[in-house]
Amino acid sequence: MILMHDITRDGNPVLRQVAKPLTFPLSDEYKKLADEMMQYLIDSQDPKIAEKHQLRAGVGLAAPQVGKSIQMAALLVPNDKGEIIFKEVFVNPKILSESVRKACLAEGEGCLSVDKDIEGYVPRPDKLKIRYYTVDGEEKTIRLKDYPAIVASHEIDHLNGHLFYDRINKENPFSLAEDTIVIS
Ligand code: SB7
Ligand code: NI
Repeated sequence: MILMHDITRDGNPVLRQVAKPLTFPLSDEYKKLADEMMQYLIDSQDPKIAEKHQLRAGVGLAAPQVGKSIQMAALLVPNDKGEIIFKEVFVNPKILSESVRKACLAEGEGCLSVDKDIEGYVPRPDKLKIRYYTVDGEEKTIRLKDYPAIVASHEIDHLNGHLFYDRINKENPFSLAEDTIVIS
């Protein structure tokens, strides 16, 4: 089971590295890692289990956050009713195209690897077209928008060595481009 003490924290160089692509078939070790990363998200979103193991809730988890510099990230995105609207493990994800229009979360973002709260809007593309491989090696091309797109962008950023606060405007953390939508 992945626990909070397994999560790499800001300052660990692995979070700033470009993660390496994987080849298929995945090793048993990497398949197990994918399962464990998804299980962390499931457990972290269950209030009882999260409380018991002191897990911080997460909607995504990228392999560098558990110390592995590989192109793998798990996403488990609920809607405001708590229903899961997107569940997947991305292997070797690539952004094929993105909207010019940006979106950001009204409450800003946090990260399991960043212990302090950092305020400010985190503008990201509102729409993404992504190609990735599943754990079983199936190639998929999908389009995401709004919240699931924001989560996917946050996770793909991790695979490229970026953290959410890199995208916050340093002069004015709450400044927004004309057409950026704020999601609440
Ligand atoms: C807010 C939070 C996340 C993604 C997008 C907006 C995920 C937080 C958990 N993680 O640190 C995953 O990398
Ligand atoms: Ni993160």
